[in-house]
Amino acid sequence: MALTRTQVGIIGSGPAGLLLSHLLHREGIESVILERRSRSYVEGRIRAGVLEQGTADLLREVGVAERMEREGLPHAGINLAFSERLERIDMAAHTGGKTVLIYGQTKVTRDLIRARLDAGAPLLFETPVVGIEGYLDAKPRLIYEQNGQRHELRCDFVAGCDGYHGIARRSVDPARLHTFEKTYPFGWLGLLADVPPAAEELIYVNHARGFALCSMRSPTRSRYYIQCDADDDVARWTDEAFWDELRRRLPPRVAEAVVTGPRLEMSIAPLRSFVAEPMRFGRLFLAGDAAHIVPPTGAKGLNLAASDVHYLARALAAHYREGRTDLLDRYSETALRRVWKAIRFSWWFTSVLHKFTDDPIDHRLQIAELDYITGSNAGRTMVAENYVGLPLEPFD
Ligand code: FAS
Ligand code: PHB
Repeated sequence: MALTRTQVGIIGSGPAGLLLSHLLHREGIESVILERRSRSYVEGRIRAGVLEQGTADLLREVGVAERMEREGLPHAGINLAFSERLERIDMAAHTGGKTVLIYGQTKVTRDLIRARLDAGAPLLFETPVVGIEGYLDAKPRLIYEQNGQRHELRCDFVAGCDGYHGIARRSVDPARLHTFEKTYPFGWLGLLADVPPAAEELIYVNHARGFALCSMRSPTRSRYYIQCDADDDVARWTDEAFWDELRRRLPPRVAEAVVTGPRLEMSIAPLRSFVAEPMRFGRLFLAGDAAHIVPPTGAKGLNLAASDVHYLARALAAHYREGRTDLLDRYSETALRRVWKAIRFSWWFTSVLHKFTDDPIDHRLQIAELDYITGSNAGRTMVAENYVGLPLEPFD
């Protein structure tokens, strides 16, 4: 039976939509999630791999961390490889003990879907939202399709958690929207394989041939990336070609430790920085990739989705519990302050690690920057405190 009424209509069952629905549920606020894709598609997407300290703590606080605690890998440091050097940034030492948790977004998504379904939440898959109406006159309606029929979901508020390509941002009058965009002239070719990682922690590589990243999902499953042309085609890459190019970019002793194996998945992700301001239009609120995109270099995308919905859930709870509108009014500016700092770090980290031109001075300038950063307590602290995640502002 089609759903026609709820308090908060959520578009999208990615990390933003799922976590928002769970946070609202804990406040006794009803929501409906409308997701255009199938459950298996959503649960099969391979994406981010790193949870900031704050994101992991939030999942713990709200009771969605049981498997994360069992399977997540706490990392106190990351490594930067450049000019035949391998420099470890001891993030815990520079942030009073903060770490990141290696735990794939795929698992976060599955854990949140399980939690929502166990709570009996109306989480509707294969129900694309095709229209958003009335959000400027306090009578929002979501027009969605289910089994070929169109339905209308009336709600008090709409949360556009539908990602970069979603309908929410595109429904806003362009005259009300200010967008900022930087597209990078390269992509990331990623490979997932059931082989043990080449190193215990992540290694970010600046190499004359291009960027590389050694990451992982578990002690037996590795995730590697190499910078590729923006218009490259994954069909052009054999597993062997990937492994050869990866090892050419790694420090020799890391390259020797690489265990190769057949891909489970190989794909190319584009890199862009994008922000849409503001993140609120009457009763429509944007959260996550619907409002901003960061290059994955800083591992911020998933974590920004979590901080956005942390603020949005608190604002909605204050409205329903106390009739307050002040936090709703402050949501956009508060979320955007953290977004822009993550956009800055992700842009900086991308700019210092990737090959942009063949001009030798560009590479020498990058090496000088990395040499300075790793030779300076302030530089190491800057990398550490941004990578583990900047603190959330008080919002109450
Ligand atoms: P999502 O895009 O995850 O979810 C939006 C959901 O809305 C989707 O399920 C979509 O199907 C649904 N939707 C869209 N339009 C709809 C409509 N009209 N009706 C109903 N539903 C609709 N981040 C990192 O930190 N590290 C990484 O390595 C990394 N790699 C990435 C690789 C790729 C290929 C992509 C695309 C992103 C990557 N990201 C990475 C960023 C990613 O993790 C996002 O930041 C994260 O998924 C954001 O979550 P959401 O905002 O929930 O958006
Ligand atoms: C990943 O493991 O997918 C990953 C890790 C760190 C990043 C981006 C992606 O910066």
